[in-house]
Amino acid sequence: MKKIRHLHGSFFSQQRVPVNPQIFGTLNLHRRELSSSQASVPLVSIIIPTYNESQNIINLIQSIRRYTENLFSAEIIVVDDISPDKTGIIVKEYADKMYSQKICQRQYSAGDQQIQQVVSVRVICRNSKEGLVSAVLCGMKNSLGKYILVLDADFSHPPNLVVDMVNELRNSHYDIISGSRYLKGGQIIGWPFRRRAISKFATLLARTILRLNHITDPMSGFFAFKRDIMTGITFNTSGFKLLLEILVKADGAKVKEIPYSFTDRKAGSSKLSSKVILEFAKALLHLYAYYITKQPGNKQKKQIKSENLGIDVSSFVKSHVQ
Ligand SMILES: Nc1nc2c(ncn2[C@@H]2O[C@H](COP(=O)(O)OP(=O)(O)OP(=O)(O)O)[C@@H](O)[C@H]2O)c(=O)[nH]1
Ligand SMILES: [Mg+2]
Repeated sequence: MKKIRHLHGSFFSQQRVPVNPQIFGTLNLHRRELSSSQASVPLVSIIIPTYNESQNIINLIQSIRRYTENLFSAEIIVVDDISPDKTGIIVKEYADKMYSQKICQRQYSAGDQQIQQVVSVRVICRNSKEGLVSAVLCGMKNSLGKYILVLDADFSHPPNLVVDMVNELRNSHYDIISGSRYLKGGQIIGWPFRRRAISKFATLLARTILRLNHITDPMSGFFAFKRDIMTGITFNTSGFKLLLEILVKADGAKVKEIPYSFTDRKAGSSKLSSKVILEFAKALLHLYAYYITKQPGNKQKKQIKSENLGIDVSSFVKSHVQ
């Protein structure tokens, strides 16, 4: 029960939130523009969870801004859990500067059309360290984009692929575009043999148990998806890997993987702990139970389970999608 309250708290129900996250940055710009013109609703919400990423985060934001220049409007949402190294404050100051200097807006020409691009940055500061998955869910809850993209702050996920992933979503019938380290052309740079072996074994286990053989990297932290596919999904694991849960629960979603080179972090320190194996085992059990109840003949059981335990994403999707 504890883990469910944890996700409720950070994601959906304000009444149950033990902490009161503060949101800073250029959200108001989008909101204001939203009422006057649909054109500036961000196409993409880029969610970056952070904990002690002061050495990486501004470089990453600048890099994303460079790659997306003159392409589409986006909102970058950093969800920080009161990092002792002041990551949240650093992002807030950066966002304030962008807003006051109006550098979040650009005009560019495409043929004979003048296009307005807005790339806003905001930070959601939570009052305690609640974990990576709950941070991503919190970012999603507070996002506006038609597409949502998730990446780590430590440059393990190459920001130049952000544009490719968004273009795939825009121009294809796929609902989820996921970065894969294990697809031909992908790789892991900088991990010792032991970490590679554990990751490979965990991936094999998840693919086999959850019948995800068509996905080479179901535990990737680098993925983008159409907001619509979240409708009706109930999140109730302690949240080991969000993509894994989406793959199991987003019925009928079409997935495309693209290869990428995962690079171990160069700056900042790892948040990986020995708890990760336990979390993985719990998530696998939960998702396997879900998978089993989803099978034909088990419909009744599934309904009861999600009613009792559910955190329904559709409520916030409805309230945000125009
Ligand atoms: N908001 C928030 N972000 C977190 C938390 N834990 C990790 N993160 C962020 O989630 C992303 C992934 O965490 P990492 O520490 O890089 O984990 P990892 O990639 O498995 O391991 P390393 O790359 O070896 O550090 C990074 O951007 C972290 O800053 C958390 O409790 N809260
Ligand atoms: Mg990392």
